[in-house]
Amino acid sequence: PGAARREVIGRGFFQAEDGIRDSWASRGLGDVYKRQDDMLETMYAAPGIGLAAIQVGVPKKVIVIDLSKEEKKNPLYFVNPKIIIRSKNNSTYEEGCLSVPGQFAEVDRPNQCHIKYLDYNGQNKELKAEGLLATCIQHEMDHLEGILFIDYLSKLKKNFIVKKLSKRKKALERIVV
Ligand code: K1U
Ligand code: ZN
Repeated sequence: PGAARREVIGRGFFQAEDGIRDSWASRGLGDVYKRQDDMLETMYAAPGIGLAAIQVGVPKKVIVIDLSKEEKKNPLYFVNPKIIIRSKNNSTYEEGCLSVPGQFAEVDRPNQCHIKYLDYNGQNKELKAEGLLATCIQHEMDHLEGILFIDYLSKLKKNFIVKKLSKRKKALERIVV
């Protein structure tokens, strides 16, 4: 309730609505709940399995993730996440990105990461993540630093994707309704 969808930059458009929550408010951070709710709603609508605040134009260190496949949702919220330890072993996943629509590529990343963060309610938490969750956390944290998964690809592959997207953008601009 009260959650609103926002625009994922470079993708779709979702209407924002107002809503009020009051817990972070006691620390003068009342908008944090609203931001987290909006981000989750936006991620589900996309659909995606993760979203970083910067993807909806908010330069804050907030990410949301939900890897659950069934009806039962399992939202994870990370505020000010910090990686303490990365494993030496890597794993490879085919990654996509809501900011690089329709493009997928295999990316190698540390298979495990141990992070510190504040949860939905602003409590200090630690998490040892592995597999897809570790990949997703690292993908979202990269967004906070301005890094996209295509930055890990060869120049050739990256240029191919960038050119494809810019052609599609030009084609869309030519459509007059
Ligand atoms: O950060 C983002 O842009 C979201 C991205 C997260 C991600 C996907 C794959 C590996 C690492 C990080 C996405 O969610 S892309 C869409 C996607 O993967 C998906 C969407 C619906 C169902 C299942 C997957
Ligand atoms: Zn992404």
